[in-house]
Amino acid sequence: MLKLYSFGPAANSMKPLLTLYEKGLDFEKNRLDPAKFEHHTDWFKAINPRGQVPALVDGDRVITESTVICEYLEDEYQTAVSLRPATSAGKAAMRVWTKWVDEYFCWCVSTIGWHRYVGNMVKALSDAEFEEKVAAIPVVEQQVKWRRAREGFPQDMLDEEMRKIAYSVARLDDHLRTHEWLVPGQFTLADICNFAIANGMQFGFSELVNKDATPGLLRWIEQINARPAARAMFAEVELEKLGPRE
Ligand SMILES: N[C@@H](CCC(=O)N[C@@H](CS)C(=O)NCC(=O)O)C(=O)O
Repeated sequence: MLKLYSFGPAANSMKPLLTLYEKGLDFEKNRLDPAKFEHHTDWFKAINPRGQVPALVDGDRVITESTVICEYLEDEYQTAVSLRPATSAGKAAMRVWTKWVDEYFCWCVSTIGWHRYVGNMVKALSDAEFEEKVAAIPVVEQQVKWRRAREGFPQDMLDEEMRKIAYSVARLDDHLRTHEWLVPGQFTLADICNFAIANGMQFGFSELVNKDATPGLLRWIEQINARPAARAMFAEVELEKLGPRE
């Protein structure tokens, strides 16, 4: 049986989770608790040496990188539900949106998320406890991020990330005012991967994502939340405890 290791239905973890639900695939749900640093334990680093979720185990294969996992599921498990366009042009359009969320949109939202939630979590640790946690983090860039979250991100960095977030939601809204889905005509991995980051911004960034400023984006967020797969996912998979969903 497929096994997914995740933090639950948010951010990068939500991409493969919602893909599995949309495709109707049965899988073992392994939810790691970031507050207990479970993703930095030796047993999990034996699965993903980067100590990050999500990770998919399919027999003797381990697939990492959230969007790659989604594409793998689409390739390996051809179910009645296809989440990728059939045409080369459609696939290209989908990948422009998934590349954009992976390389741009997710990063600015992530920094603000770390500032708001991870910072509070690590400030509660003693220096010795914190150093012990950092020593277990395999990726140097992630060690730097944990340290930054503890010290406090510089204000100019937070301002720049907020500027990028405002640009990102405007870009999505601009498209979604005139298109039902990101790739016209079909619900695809582009919608899943961008929704994974955008969902919840109507609460956490309500000054930017609301019915007056971004009606197209809000309609799309609500439409995906109303899909049976999303409803089942949110009902069945517990969310990580670091940040409020609404
Ligand atoms: N590029 C990776 C990024 C994975 C990633 O950043 N995962 C986050 C959760 S959304 C994580 O494990 N963070 C904990 C950490 O790095 O300490 C992907 O798309 O899967």
